[in-house]
Amino acid sequence: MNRAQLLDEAARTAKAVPQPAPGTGREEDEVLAAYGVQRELVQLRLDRGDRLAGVKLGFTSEGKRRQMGVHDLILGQVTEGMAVADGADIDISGFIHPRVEPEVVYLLGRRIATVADALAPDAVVAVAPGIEIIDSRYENFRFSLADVVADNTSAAGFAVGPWQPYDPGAWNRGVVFELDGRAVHVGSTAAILGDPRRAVVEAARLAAAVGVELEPGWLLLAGAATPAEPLVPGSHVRTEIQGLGSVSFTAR
Ligand code: OOG
Repeated sequence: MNRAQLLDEAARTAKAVPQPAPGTGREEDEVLAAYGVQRELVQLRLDRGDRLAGVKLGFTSEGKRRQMGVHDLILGQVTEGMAVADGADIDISGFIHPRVEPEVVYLLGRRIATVADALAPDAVVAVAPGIEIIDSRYENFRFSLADVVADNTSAAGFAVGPWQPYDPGAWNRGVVFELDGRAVHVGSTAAILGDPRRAVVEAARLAAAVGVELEPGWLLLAGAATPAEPLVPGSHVRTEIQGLGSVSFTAR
């Protein structure tokens, strides 16, 4: 089995694989090769009938970079099969060691291939509060930057709340992340790359590495504004973003 097949099997059987031995090349080269693995890995899902729903950025906030010991932004791909309905009860037995984190989700209004496209007024047309489920396919959630890129940036699930019109001026909104009705993290959307609008530019840049152009109607999960928390059966998870409303689900 190649690396993509190994990671795909780990996700399908909910059994973690050991972190690969460190590569010997330059980190940039390893990461670029890892985007090739990610492309193959996602293609295996698409071959089973899943469809791309958009992309996600990882490590856009200092809190997340510190939590995971990495130093650069990464891009992953999300599929329709990963979607969790707002308010749903979800079975988490198919995950390995899932974690949850609050997200800002953008709805893209145009095809975005270049930085100029990313800055166009209709690049983002709506915004919503979100929750991402991440589930590293590596043992103990331990990985290098290249490892996590190959593993589609731990992408495993996502929930999106009600859409609101996008207001580029409102980039500093409070984020409250709750578990079982208790606020476990509070943050600001401004923690995401300083200004979350930069997320669109970064996503367009990194998407080239997996050979995709961002499509109108796709989601962009802009990255967690706070560290992630373990998701266990019985957890009720909720993200509220000031002025945007909330999204939640319960794990079984
Ligand atoms: C990688 C995914 C990180 C984020 O928002 O920073 C991520 C991981 O921590 O396993 O999605």
